[in-house]
Amino acid sequence: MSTSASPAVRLVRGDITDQSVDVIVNAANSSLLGGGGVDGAIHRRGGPEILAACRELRASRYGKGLPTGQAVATSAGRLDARWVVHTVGPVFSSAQDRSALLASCYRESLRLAAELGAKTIAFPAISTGIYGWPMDDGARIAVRTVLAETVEPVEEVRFVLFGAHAYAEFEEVLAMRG
Ligand code: AR6
Repeated sequence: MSTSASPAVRLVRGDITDQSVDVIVNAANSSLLGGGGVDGAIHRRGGPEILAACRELRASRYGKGLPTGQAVATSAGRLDARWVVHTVGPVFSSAQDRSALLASCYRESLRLAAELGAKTIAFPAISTGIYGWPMDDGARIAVRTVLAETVEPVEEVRFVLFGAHAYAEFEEVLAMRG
């Protein structure tokens, strides 16, 4: 068993594509071929290199797309990062508990970042936009999962929250857990 601590968690209000970190996490969809929200912003700002890398993944390891809850890395194009880690959050359902899949996005992305040797990683609030996850619960799952992981050499996990509401929810959860 490892004795090292969980990474430091920081909250930032802003646009994830403005961050300077080793890994930027993309709230992607299974096709890996782009979309709206964070995904759209990452491809717009990062340029065509990221999409080309995603197309290669679809032509090789992920012919059927990236399954929900999993993560895969590509280059980061023009973003100020070394890698983009694409993960697919679950669509929120009030009829079915998909929390484990959302937790898996954070865990698998962190593990992949650690494997790559990343020290800093920026996450958006996965699934809380187009995929409809309530922000309070999304924040709880995000913070709890990250604090439970030991992921050397990752030293800092930064949650980049778009609006005041998202920031406040993450702040509340972090204060309770910290
Ligand atoms: N920086 C930081 N946070 C952002 C940004 C940004 N540039 N843009 C949006 N957010 P979403 P999802 C917030 O919809 O719910 C795409 O089409 C947003 O306010 O990006 O996982 C994909 O291709 C929300 O709180 O991701 C998929 O089809 C959070 O980031 C689908 O959307 C996540 O919103 C994924 O939906």
